Amino acid sequence: MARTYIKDISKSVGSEVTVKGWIDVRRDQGKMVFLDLRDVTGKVQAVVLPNHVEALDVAQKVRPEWIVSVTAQVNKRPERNIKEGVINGDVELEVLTIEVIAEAQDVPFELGSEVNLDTHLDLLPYTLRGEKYKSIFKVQSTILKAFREFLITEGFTEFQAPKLIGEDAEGGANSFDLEYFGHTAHLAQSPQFYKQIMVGVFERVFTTGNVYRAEKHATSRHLNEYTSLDFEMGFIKDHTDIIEMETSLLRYIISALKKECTREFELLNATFPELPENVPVMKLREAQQIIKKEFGEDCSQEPDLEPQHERWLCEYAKKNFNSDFIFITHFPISKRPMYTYEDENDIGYAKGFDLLFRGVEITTGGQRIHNYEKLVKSMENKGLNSNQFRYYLQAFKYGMPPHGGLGLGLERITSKFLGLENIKEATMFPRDINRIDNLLSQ
Ligand code: AMO
Repeated sequence: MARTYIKDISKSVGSEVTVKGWIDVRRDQGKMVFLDLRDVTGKVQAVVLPNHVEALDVAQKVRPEWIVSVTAQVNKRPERNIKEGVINGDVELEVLTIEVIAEAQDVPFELGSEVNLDTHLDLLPYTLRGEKYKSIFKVQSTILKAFREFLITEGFTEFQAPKLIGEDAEGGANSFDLEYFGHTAHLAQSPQFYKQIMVGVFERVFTTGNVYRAEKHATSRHLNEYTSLDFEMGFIKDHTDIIEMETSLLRYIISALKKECTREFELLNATFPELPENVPVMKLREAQQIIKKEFGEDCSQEPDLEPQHERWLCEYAKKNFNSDFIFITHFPISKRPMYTYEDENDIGYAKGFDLLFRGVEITTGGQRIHNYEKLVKSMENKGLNSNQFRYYLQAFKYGMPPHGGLGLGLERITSKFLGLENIKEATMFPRDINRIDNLLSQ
């Protein structure tokens, strides 16, 4: 008999179905056995009655995570046993036969048990199966899908950026270096150079993929490998075009989540964010004045925002603009990468921005230098040898329009959408200073 997915069985009340999946829980009650069966679409309770002797014999052997194929009669539950608001809460399977497809060893604890983060990470191939993590990664996959859909509709072309590179766009001490046939290569910290080069080909491009940061600190917002969602677009007036595009993109993502992930948000106790018509946008210097006035700390001499400042600014945006998002623009050029475009009307400051969401920076973006000579100069001003970047520089040598774009951290945005405490909960296989799957010290 063809397989029926668990979400569809209520359509078959009164007839027989074959369900394939995992044993979630087994409960023995007198001569009967109750099995909670799970497949990708949901769960259902199945009962094995004493008159089905062969099935009962198998049912008494199965354990959590064994994989079975069950043929069963779909019955409506008696009125008093109906579980309101639960998928399949009004139906039950009366098992006719059970075939064991694969056995499993004893599980360390019941799936979905509350365990600490390290235990969860140690046992990821098992714990990821629980409803909480399945919901988190369903939401993440919907964010990614919506990112793609929106940008394709806006005329962007997707491309794959290399991860092995010669010179790193973001520079600094955060690059992982590796031996490459007698030379030193790096793991990409971002697809920055390649997305800019591709503007010369397709005008509007996007790419999603893993990037690598050799950050030594262990925080609740940093990973050593994360998924960067990047886009880059040509013929812009300035960084405000990028801010507008991101705002529309976020609106699209939120509406996709409302359409496709309401159940997951409910299960995770998460609330959809507020993205008002006019998301607040302010220069770093204005933001620092607000921090001083509203929160009493003078950080006006700092070139960047500390995590506490980001939290305060989000609190301010929520209170005054009913927005969970706030754009901060015009960071000092001296603290931004060499490709950053300086504002002609505000010398020393960048036509770029960070987007803060629920207390954390989720995006950096802005306009880039598109003039070859200016870019070479900017590299020299930063003490870089432009000859090392000659490959990338060809894009500018041979003509580039004014352009800009952004990078958005998928795990950060997922964890903030869902109110998760640690970014690692929103990362399927997190790499940190202590762990690549297994703890490095073991
Ligand atoms: P930036 O380095 O600010 O900018 O990174 C962009 C976004 O990536 C996420 N992010 C991280 N997420 C998890 N762990 C980390 N260690 C980590 N580091 C960064 C954040 C951040 O806002 N090339 C530029 C982007 C651009 O201008 O287009 C860049 O990479 O969400």
